Amino acid sequence: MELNPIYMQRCLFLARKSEGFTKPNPMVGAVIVHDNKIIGEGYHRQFGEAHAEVNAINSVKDKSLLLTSTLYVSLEPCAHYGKTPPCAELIVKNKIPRVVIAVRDPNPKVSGKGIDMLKQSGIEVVEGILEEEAIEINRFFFVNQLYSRPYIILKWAQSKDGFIDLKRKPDENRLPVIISNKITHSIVHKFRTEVQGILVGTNTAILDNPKLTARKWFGDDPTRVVLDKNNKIPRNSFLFDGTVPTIVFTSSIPDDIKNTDNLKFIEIDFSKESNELILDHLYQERIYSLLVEGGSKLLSSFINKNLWDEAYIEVSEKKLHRGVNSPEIKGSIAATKRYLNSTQYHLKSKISRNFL
Ligand code: AOF
Ligand code: ZN
Repeated sequence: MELNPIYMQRCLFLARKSEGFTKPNPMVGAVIVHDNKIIGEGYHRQFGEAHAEVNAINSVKDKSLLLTSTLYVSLEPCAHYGKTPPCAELIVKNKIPRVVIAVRDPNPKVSGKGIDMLKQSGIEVVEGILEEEAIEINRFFFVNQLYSRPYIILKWAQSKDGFIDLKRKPDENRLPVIISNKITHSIVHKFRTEVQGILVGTNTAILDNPKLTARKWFGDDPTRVVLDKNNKIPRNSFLFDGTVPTIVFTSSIPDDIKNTDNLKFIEIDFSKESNELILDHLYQERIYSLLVEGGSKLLSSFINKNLWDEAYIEVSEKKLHRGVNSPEIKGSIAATKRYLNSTQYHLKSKISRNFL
C-alpha cells in the first residue's frame, strides 16, 4: 500500500480540535487506514485523558481489520506509563503491522523509545511525514521539552521609521503614543489568551500603568509577570490590584508584603543571568508560554541572548520621527518562516520564528 500524506493531514486536523485543552501536553491525532479507507480515528481530547491512538483503536468496529491496517499518528506513540499505559504497547497488542509517524516525541521519557518498542515487535515504522507541520502545531510543547523553559513570544508595535515610543521619563505624566489601531489591539488581546504568562519591565509598568489583561477578547487572562528590581512600581498600579494572578520579581521583598493567591513576590539575584532565572521560576510555576510585551530594553535583552521563539512585530503606517528605537532582530530574516501581511487591517505584522 502506498503511503499517503493526506492521512497525516487528517491526523493534524483532528489534533487541532483539542486546541487549548491539552496544555502543556501536545495535541495529537491518529487515523487508521485499511485498504485506502479510514476505518478509525481519534485524538487526544483533553489533558490527562486517553491518547490519540487509544481513541483511534477503540473507534474501529471490526478489530480483525487492524491486522492489515496502517496507523498514522502525528506524534511518536508513547512508551511510558504516564496517566495512561503506553500507546506503543497497545499498538503491538493489536498487531497493527505498520505505523506512520509525523515526528518523534521530544519528551525525554518517550523520544525514540516508542519507535524502538514498535520495531522490536516487527512493526514497520515510517517517520517524518509532515514533520514540520506536526512541530508547528505543538511548538510550545517542543520548546518546553527541549529547553525546559517557556515558549517565548516577543511582541511590539513600531512606527514606520522604527520607534516604539516617544522618549518619556518615569516622573513624566505623559501617555504612550498609540501605534496599534483598534483592530490590532484586539488581535494582541487574542494573543494574550493564547499564552500563560505576559511579561513587562519596570519602566513599562511605571510609565504605562498597564492592566495586561485580555479584556478585548474571549478567553483566559495570562498570569501577569513584572520585573521590579528596586520596588519602584507604585502600589496603586493596576498590576497590583489583585484581580489577575500576578508575579513580581524583585531583588528584595518589602517587609510589608504578604503573598496572596493573586499576587506573589519572588526574590531573585538580578546581578546574575536574570532572564534565565526568571524563566526557570516561571517554568516551575507552570507557565509554559510567555508573551514579552516590552519595553525596548527588556525585549532587546531577550533578543541579545537569543532567548525567543517567535516575534509579532506590528509596523504602523505612521512615522514618529524621533523616540525610543524599536528592538531589532538582526539576521533573523534568514530564520523567518512566516510573514503575515494583513494590509486590510492597516497592519503590517511580521511573525518571525526563531527555531527548529
Ligand atoms: C501519545 N499519544 O495522544 C499523546 C502523547 O501524562 P500522559 O500520560 O498523558 O503523557 C503525556 C506525554 O505523552 C506527553 O508529554 C507526550 O510525551 C506524550 N503525549 N503520546 O502517544 C498522544 N498526547
Ligand atoms: Zn500515548
